Amino acid sequence: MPIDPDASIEITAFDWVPPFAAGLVRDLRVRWALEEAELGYRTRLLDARAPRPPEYLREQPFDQVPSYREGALQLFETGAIVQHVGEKDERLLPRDAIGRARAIQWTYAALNSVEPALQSFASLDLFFAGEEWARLRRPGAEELARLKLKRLSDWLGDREWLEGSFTIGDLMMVSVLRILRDTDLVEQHASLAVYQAAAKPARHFSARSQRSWMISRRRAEMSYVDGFVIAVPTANKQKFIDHANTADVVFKEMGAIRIVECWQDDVPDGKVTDFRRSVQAKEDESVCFSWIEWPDKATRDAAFAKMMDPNNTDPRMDPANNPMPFDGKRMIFGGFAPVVDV
Ligand SMILES: N[C@@H](CCC(=O)N[C@@H](CS)C(=O)NCC(=O)O)C(=O)O
Repeated sequence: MPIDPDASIEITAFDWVPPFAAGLVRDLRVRWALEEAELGYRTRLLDARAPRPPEYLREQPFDQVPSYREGALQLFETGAIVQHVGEKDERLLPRDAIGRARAIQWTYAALNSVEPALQSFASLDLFFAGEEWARLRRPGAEELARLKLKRLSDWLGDREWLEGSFTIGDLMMVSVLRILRDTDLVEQHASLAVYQAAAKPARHFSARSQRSWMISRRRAEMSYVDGFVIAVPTANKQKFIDHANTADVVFKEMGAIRIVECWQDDVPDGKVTDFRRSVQAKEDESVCFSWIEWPDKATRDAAFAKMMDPNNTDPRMDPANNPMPFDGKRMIFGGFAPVVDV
């Protein structure tokens, strides 16, 4: 289920996270639940490196992601959000009273009994590596993490899932186990390794949707890139920046993850081909090299279809309102599927 910019469900996420956090940001849990329930959603991406707007505290009192919006309903806390999504699909949250209560219980267990121990341990290496106090704390933190894993492994035994079938409890527990992905502690328990692996096919993981996943090792499998080379009159540099600042917001709203517009700096003439020739750049023009990164091709195709829609009256994309400060006929562009992403 690709991100749908018109979906009624909206979640917040970060537009970028450092590699160590990629694949661990908590909006992933919500995306996974939405994917399982086959519900479309749109994302509102926040800048992780800048303070959130003060009004964000009214939707997420702790200034974190994700938050969830659906009509008049505003939710925060992944446990509450995932449970809410579960209510919409009995494949995630059984309808019978006992099954339902047990699934909810496991969601709490993941967040309350397991996650704090795993997070405390993982944080030592992620955030405080090299600090003396962290070195001293590490053995105790590891012991507690190992104990939690053992208890969980003992419960699972030969079971496929925590209860009879996959539920929000498993979804949350597997998400929490991922916190230890840079260690082999989980894999040391055969039952946990099997459990984690079994959740993979079930997850239909918002593989095509989350920025943090894209930054992760799975990134090359799922993202999609549009590349552009443009000849811009050198005198129009500021106009080009202003135009891009207006238009690129629209791409972001339609699901683009990253848009980079680059002005020529070291662009040599080639013997056979070069950037300037590719767009027939004139003496008084500079070459710009830009790309848009999408979570997947479907999101990109949907965005382009919307852009081309004659009924789309967005003034930011209207040439009369926001004229292109370059000759669009000489621009070259194309869509590319990543094959390597290191
Ligand atoms: N208990 C919250 C935790 C949310 C949380 O820790 N979010 C992190 C990203 S994984 C965050 O926004 N960190 C940025 C910050 O705290 O400033 C939940 O489960 O929703």
